[in-house]
Amino acid sequence: MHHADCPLHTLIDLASRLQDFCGRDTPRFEMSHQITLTYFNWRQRGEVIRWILAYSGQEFTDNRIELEEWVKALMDNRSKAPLGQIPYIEVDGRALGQSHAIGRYLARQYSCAGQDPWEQAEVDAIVDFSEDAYNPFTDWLRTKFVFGKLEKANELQQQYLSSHIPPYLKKFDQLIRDGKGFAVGEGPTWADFTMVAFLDEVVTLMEPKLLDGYATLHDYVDRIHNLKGIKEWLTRRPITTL
Ligand SMILES: N[C@@H](CCC(=O)N[C@@H](CS)C(=O)NCC(=O)O)C(=O)O
Repeated sequence: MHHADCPLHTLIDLASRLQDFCGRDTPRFEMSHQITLTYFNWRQRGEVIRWILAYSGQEFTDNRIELEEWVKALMDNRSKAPLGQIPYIEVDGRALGQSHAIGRYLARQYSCAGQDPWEQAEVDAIVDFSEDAYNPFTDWLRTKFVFGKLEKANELQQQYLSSHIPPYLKKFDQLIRDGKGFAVGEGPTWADFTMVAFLDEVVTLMEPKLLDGYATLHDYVDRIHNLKGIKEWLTRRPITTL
Protein backbone atom coordinates (compact mmCIF):
# COMPACT_ATOMS: atom_id res chain seq x y z
CA MET A 1 0.00 0.00 0.00
CA HIS A 2 1.28 3.46 -0.86
CA HIS A 3 2.03 5.73 2.16
CA ALA A 4 -0.69 8.20 1.12
CA ASP A 5 -3.29 5.39 0.84
CA CYS A 6 -2.71 4.16 4.38
CA PRO A 7 -5.52 5.44 6.65
CA LEU A 8 -3.18 5.60 9.68
CA HIS A 9 -0.71 7.83 7.82
CA THR A 10 -3.53 10.04 6.56
CA LEU A 11 -4.66 10.47 10.16
CA ILE A 12 -1.11 11.23 11.31
CA ASP A 13 -0.63 13.79 8.49
CA LEU A 14 -3.90 15.45 9.44
CA ALA A 15 -3.06 15.55 13.14
CA SER A 16 0.38 16.93 12.33
CA ARG A 17 -1.05 19.71 10.12
CA LEU A 18 -3.67 20.54 12.75
CA GLN A 19 -0.99 20.86 15.40
CA ASP A 20 1.19 23.05 13.13
CA PHE A 21 -1.86 25.25 12.67
CA CYS A 22 -2.54 25.34 16.43
CA GLY A 23 0.89 26.82 17.13
CA ARG A 24 4.21 25.66 18.50
CA ASP A 25 3.15 25.27 22.11
CA THR A 26 1.70 21.94 21.04
CA PRO A 27 4.39 19.36 20.22
CA ARG A 28 4.29 17.85 16.72
CA PHE A 29 2.46 14.54 16.45
CA GLU A 30 4.82 11.61 16.18
CA MET A 31 4.19 7.90 16.00
CA SER A 32 4.86 6.70 19.50
CA HIS A 33 8.10 4.94 20.31
CA GLN A 34 9.07 2.46 22.99
CA ILE A 35 11.40 4.56 25.14
CA THR A 36 13.19 3.52 28.33
CA LEU A 37 15.33 5.93 30.32
CA THR A 38 17.80 4.33 32.72
CA TYR A 39 19.25 6.51 35.47
CA PHE A 40 19.65 6.65 39.24
CA ASN A 41 16.59 7.41 41.36
CA TRP A 42 17.66 11.05 41.10
CA ARG A 43 16.58 14.11 39.11
CA GLN A 44 20.01 15.50 38.08
CA ARG A 45 21.22 14.34 34.64
CA GLY A 46 18.05 12.35 34.03
CA GLU A 47 15.58 15.12 34.72
CA VAL A 48 15.79 17.23 31.55
CA ILE A 49 15.27 14.06 29.50
CA ARG A 50 12.15 13.34 31.56
CA TRP A 51 10.91 16.93 31.05
CA ILE A 52 11.28 16.70 27.26
CA LEU A 53 9.35 13.44 27.21
CA ALA A 54 6.67 14.77 29.59
CA TYR A 55 6.27 18.01 27.61
CA SER A 56 5.95 15.99 24.43
CA GLY A 57 3.35 13.66 25.89
CA GLN A 58 5.56 10.69 25.02
CA GLU A 59 5.06 7.69 27.31
CA PHE A 60 8.32 6.25 28.62
CA THR A 61 9.62 3.71 31.08
CA ASP A 62 11.40 5.57 33.86
CA ASN A 63 13.88 2.89 34.90
CA ARG A 64 15.44 4.12 38.17
CA ILE A 65 18.30 2.01 39.49
CA GLU A 66 20.23 1.99 42.75
CA LEU A 67 23.96 2.66 42.85
CA GLU A 68 24.71 -0.91 44.02
CA GLU A 69 22.65 -2.36 41.17
CA TRP A 70 24.49 -0.15 38.65
CA VAL A 71 27.97 -1.06 39.96
CA LYS A 72 27.06 -4.75 39.96
CA ALA A 73 25.74 -4.58 36.38
CA LEU A 74 29.00 -2.94 35.30
CA MET A 75 31.13 -5.54 37.10
CA ASP A 76 29.14 -8.43 35.68
CA ASN A 77 29.33 -6.88 32.21
CA ARG A 78 25.54 -6.84 32.08
CA SER A 79 25.07 -3.12 31.58
CA LYS A 80 23.43 -2.05 28.33
CA ALA A 81 24.80 1.51 28.72
CA PRO A 82 26.58 2.14 25.40
CA LEU A 83 29.23 4.42 26.97
CA GLY A 84 29.30 2.74 30.38
CA GLN A 85 27.52 5.72 32.00
CA ILE A 86 24.02 6.71 32.95
CA PRO A 87 21.70 8.23 31.89
CA TYR A 88 21.10 6.29 28.70
CA ILE A 89 17.95 5.70 26.72
CA GLU A 90 16.72 2.78 24.68
CA VAL A 91 14.52 3.71 21.74
CA ASP A 92 12.87 0.87 19.90
CA GLY A 93 15.72 -1.43 20.93
CA ARG A 94 18.67 0.92 20.24
CA ALA A 95 20.66 2.52 23.06
CA LEU A 96 22.09 6.04 23.34
CA GLY A 97 24.26 7.58 26.09
CA GLN A 98 25.27 11.16 27.11
CA SER A 99 22.47 13.29 28.52
CA HIS A 100 22.91 16.14 26.04
CA ALA A 101 22.99 13.87 22.99
CA ILE A 102 19.83 12.24 24.34
CA GLY A 103 18.20 15.63 25.03
CA ARG A 104 19.08 16.94 21.56
CA TYR A 105 17.80 13.79 19.85
CA LEU A 106 14.50 13.83 21.72
CA ALA A 107 14.04 17.59 21.38
CA ARG A 108 14.45 17.26 17.60
CA GLN A 109 11.93 14.43 17.54
CA TYR A 110 9.40 16.48 19.45
CA SER A 111 9.99 19.95 17.96
CA CYS A 112 11.49 21.66 20.98
CA ALA A 113 15.09 21.91 19.71
CA GLY A 114 14.74 25.30 17.92
CA GLN A 115 12.99 26.27 14.68
CA ASP A 116 16.00 26.37 12.33
CA PRO A 117 19.74 25.51 12.42
CA TRP A 118 20.65 28.91 13.94
CA GLU A 119 18.05 28.63 16.73
CA GLN A 120 19.17 25.03 17.33
CA ALA A 121 22.76 26.24 17.75
CA GLU A 122 21.55 28.94 20.18
CA VAL A 123 19.67 26.28 22.13
CA ASP A 124 22.84 24.14 22.25
CA ALA A 125 24.81 27.15 23.49
CA ILE A 126 22.37 27.71 26.38
CA VAL A 127 22.45 24.01 27.23
CA ASP A 128 26.28 24.06 27.32
CA PHE A 129 26.28 27.33 29.27
CA SER A 130 23.97 25.76 31.86
CA GLU A 131 26.30 22.76 31.98
CA ASP A 132 29.20 25.09 32.84
CA ALA A 133 27.14 26.41 35.74
CA TYR A 134 26.02 22.91 36.77
CA ASN A 135 29.40 21.12 36.77
CA PRO A 136 30.88 22.65 39.95
CA PHE A 137 27.46 22.20 41.58
CA THR A 138 27.77 18.44 40.99
CA ASP A 139 31.21 18.50 42.73
CA TRP A 140 29.47 19.97 45.78
CA LEU A 141 26.58 17.52 45.47
CA ARG A 142 28.89 14.48 45.35
CA THR A 143 31.03 15.83 48.21
CA LYS A 144 28.00 16.36 50.43
CA PHE A 145 25.50 13.66 49.51
CA VAL A 146 27.62 10.80 48.14
CA PHE A 147 30.86 11.11 50.19
CA GLY A 148 29.38 12.86 53.24
CA LYS A 149 32.36 15.27 53.61
CA LEU A 150 30.37 18.09 55.18
CA GLU A 151 33.20 20.52 55.96
CA LYS A 152 34.57 20.39 52.43
CA ALA A 153 31.01 20.64 51.08
CA ASN A 154 30.42 23.84 53.08
CA GLU A 155 33.56 25.37 51.64
CA LEU A 156 32.47 24.47 48.07
CA GLN A 157 28.99 25.86 48.74
CA GLN A 158 30.35 29.25 49.89
CA GLN A 159 32.54 29.48 46.78
CA TYR A 160 29.71 28.44 44.51
CA LEU A 161 27.21 30.97 45.84
CA SER A 162 29.60 33.88 46.28
CA SER A 163 31.62 33.69 43.09
CA HIS A 164 30.62 30.94 40.70
CA ILE A 165 26.91 31.26 40.11
CA PRO A 166 26.26 35.06 40.21
CA PRO A 167 27.51 35.77 36.65
CA TYR A 168 25.36 32.91 35.33
CA LEU A 169 22.27 34.21 37.14
CA LYS A 170 22.81 37.69 35.71
CA LYS A 171 23.19 36.30 32.20
CA PHE A 172 20.16 33.98 32.49
CA ASP A 173 18.09 36.93 33.76
CA GLN A 174 19.28 39.18 30.94
CA LEU A 175 18.55 36.48 28.34
CA ILE A 176 14.93 36.32 29.44
CA ARG A 177 14.56 40.11 29.71
CA ASP A 178 16.03 40.61 26.21
CA GLY A 179 14.10 37.72 24.67
CA LYS A 180 10.47 36.89 24.09
CA GLY A 181 9.83 35.12 27.36
CA PHE A 182 11.92 32.06 26.53
CA ALA A 183 15.64 31.26 26.41
CA VAL A 184 15.59 31.08 22.59
CA GLY A 185 12.95 32.16 20.07
CA GLU A 186 9.27 32.54 20.79
CA GLY A 187 8.39 29.24 22.41
CA PRO A 188 9.65 26.57 24.80
CA THR A 189 12.76 24.60 23.88
CA TRP A 190 14.87 22.14 25.82
CA ALA A 191 17.18 25.09 26.60
CA ASP A 192 14.40 26.34 28.90
CA PHE A 193 14.07 22.91 30.47
CA THR A 194 17.84 22.68 31.03
CA MET A 195 18.09 26.15 32.59
CA VAL A 196 15.05 25.76 34.81
CA ALA A 197 15.80 22.19 35.92
CA PHE A 198 19.30 23.38 36.87
CA LEU A 199 18.01 26.43 38.80
CA ASP A 200 15.51 24.16 40.56
CA GLU A 201 18.36 21.97 41.81
CA VAL A 202 20.31 24.90 43.27
CA VAL A 203 17.15 26.32 44.88
CA THR A 204 16.05 22.94 46.28
CA LEU A 205 19.38 21.59 47.48
CA MET A 206 21.60 24.58 48.17
CA GLU A 207 19.95 28.00 48.47
CA PRO A 208 16.15 28.53 48.63
CA LYS A 209 16.64 32.31 48.21
CA LEU A 210 18.76 31.95 45.06
CA LEU A 211 16.33 33.89 42.86
CA ASP A 212 15.61 36.72 45.32
CA GLY A 213 16.38 39.93 43.43
CA TYR A 214 15.88 38.21 40.05
CA ALA A 215 12.18 38.92 39.47
CA THR A 216 12.23 38.18 35.73
CA LEU A 217 14.00 34.88 36.24
CA HIS A 218 11.62 33.99 39.05
CA ASP A 219 8.52 34.57 36.84
CA TYR A 220 10.15 32.71 33.97
CA VAL A 221 10.84 29.66 36.15
CA ASP A 222 7.16 29.68 37.21
CA ARG A 223 6.05 29.94 33.58
CA ILE A 224 8.16 26.95 32.51
CA HIS A 225 6.92 24.95 35.53
CA ASN A 226 3.35 25.63 34.37
CA LEU A 227 3.75 24.45 30.77
CA LYS A 228 1.42 21.65 29.79
CA GLY A 229 3.14 18.34 30.42
CA ILE A 230 5.79 19.85 32.70
CA LYS A 231 3.19 20.87 35.28
CA GLU A 232 1.74 17.36 35.37
CA TRP A 233 5.21 15.79 35.54
CA LEU A 234 6.21 17.97 38.50
CA THR A 235 3.21 16.75 40.47
CA ARG A 236 3.49 13.07 39.54
CA ARG A 237 7.27 12.52 39.54
CA PRO A 238 8.71 10.46 42.39
CA ILE A 239 9.94 12.57 45.31
CA THR A 240 13.68 12.02 45.68
CA THR A 241 16.43 13.77 47.63
CA LEU A 242 18.67 14.36 44.63
N1 LIG B 1 28.49 13.72 30.44
C1 LIG B 1 27.71 12.59 30.89
C2 LIG B 1 28.03 12.35 32.36
C3 LIG B 1 27.39 11.09 32.83
C4 LIG B 1 27.77 10.74 34.25
O1 LIG B 1 28.80 11.21 34.76
N2 LIG B 1 26.96 9.92 34.86
C5 LIG B 1 27.20 9.48 36.19
C6 LIG B 1 25.94 9.61 37.00
S1 LIG B 1 25.37 11.27 37.14
C7 LIG B 1 27.57 8.03 36.17
O2 LIG B 1 27.30 7.31 35.22
N3 LIG B 1 28.14 7.59 37.26
C8 LIG B 1 28.34 6.21 37.49
C9 LIG B 1 29.59 5.65 36.84
O3 LIG B 1 30.36 6.41 36.19
O4 LIG B 1 29.78 4.44 37.01
C10 LIG B 1 26.23 12.86 30.68
O5 LIG B 1 25.83 14.02 30.72
O6 LIG B 1 25.48 11.91 30.45
